Amino acid sequence: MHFDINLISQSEMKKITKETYINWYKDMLFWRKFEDKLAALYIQQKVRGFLHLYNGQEAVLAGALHVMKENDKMITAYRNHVQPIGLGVDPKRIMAELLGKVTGTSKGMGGSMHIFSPEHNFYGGHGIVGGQIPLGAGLAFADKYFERDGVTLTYFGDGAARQGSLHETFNMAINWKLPVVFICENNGYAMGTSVERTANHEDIWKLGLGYEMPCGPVDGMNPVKVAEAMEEAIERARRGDGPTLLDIKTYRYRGHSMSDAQHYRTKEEVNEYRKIDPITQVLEVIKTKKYATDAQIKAWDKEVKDKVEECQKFAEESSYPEAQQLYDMVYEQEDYPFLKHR
Ligand SMILES: Cc1ncc(C[n+]2csc(CCOP(=O)(O)OP(=O)(O)O)c2C)c(N)n1
Ligand SMILES: [Mg+2]
Repeated sequence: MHFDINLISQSEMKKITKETYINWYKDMLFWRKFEDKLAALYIQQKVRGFLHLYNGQEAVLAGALHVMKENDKMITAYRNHVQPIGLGVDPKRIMAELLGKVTGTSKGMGGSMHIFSPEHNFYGGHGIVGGQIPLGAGLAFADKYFERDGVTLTYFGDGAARQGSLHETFNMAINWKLPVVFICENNGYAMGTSVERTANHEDIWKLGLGYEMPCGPVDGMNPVKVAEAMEEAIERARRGDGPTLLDIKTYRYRGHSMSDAQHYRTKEEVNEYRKIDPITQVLEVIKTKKYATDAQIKAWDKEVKDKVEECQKFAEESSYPEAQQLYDMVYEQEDYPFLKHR
């Protein structure tokens, strides 16, 4: 890391225990299978529009959740189905949202790219590349202004890191010491454009240097490494010492979205990353340290499969919204605050 990692002593860091590994395994496996199911439902045209999946990137979320505290918030881009599950949103409602059903998180009106649940501290779900970067700083500003506890984890991709608004946001956030962590989820590609094609150097973390913002690279295939870096950054923000930029190196196994011929990479490259798969890494620790028997692991796998099926059943059996709903929550609602002047 390229900042002082001794500010939190090892004894103060949140312990990573047997339970942590077990929870990581079950959670990450559920997120993976949940999204595999979404891919299958997309092919059946039950999920429409765009669908960007998170397969491979799970450790970036698992490590963060381990160290987040109650009032901490999260905001991200359109690869956003599993983060709210991690924050406590009922996955049945997320699957329903993707199927456009009235039981979804936004009554079926948001769809895949716009999962939102402020009551769970999840602020989207944003389709405009980089759009969430200033919004994340805004959430952090609000917490500081109203003297509320809470750190905002602002996720964005390597492609989004090339947006101009990132620089304006970094400048303000460090100048005002906002309680925000900037997390570049660097999966190597922006749609089909590799990181090395988009700048003179590949080290996205160096974008922090011009602002004297603490910054550094992190191994994003291992939740332990993510948790350590994240804890350091979150606690720095909580102390009032401002933002950190983490350049978390990760990988997505699936295409950018469901329609992607993937001519920009080879199968061999994908398979190299599968060898350091976060779920496999965690399972290896569980097995090596004998945290569970083979029978227990099998039972967890079954639990995950059943839970995914329950989500599918709920989503498929839910109704589509009534046509009238098109007029709700949009322009014609009487108490819509911005129309009061009419
Ligand atoms: C402002 C804007 N420009 C272009 C697009 C089209 N677009 C959608 S995703 C994407 C690539 C973003 O890549 P990255 O930030 O690395 O995120 P990843 O998809 O890898 O998670 C682009 C160019 C968009 N949605 N918004
Ligand atoms: Mg990317």
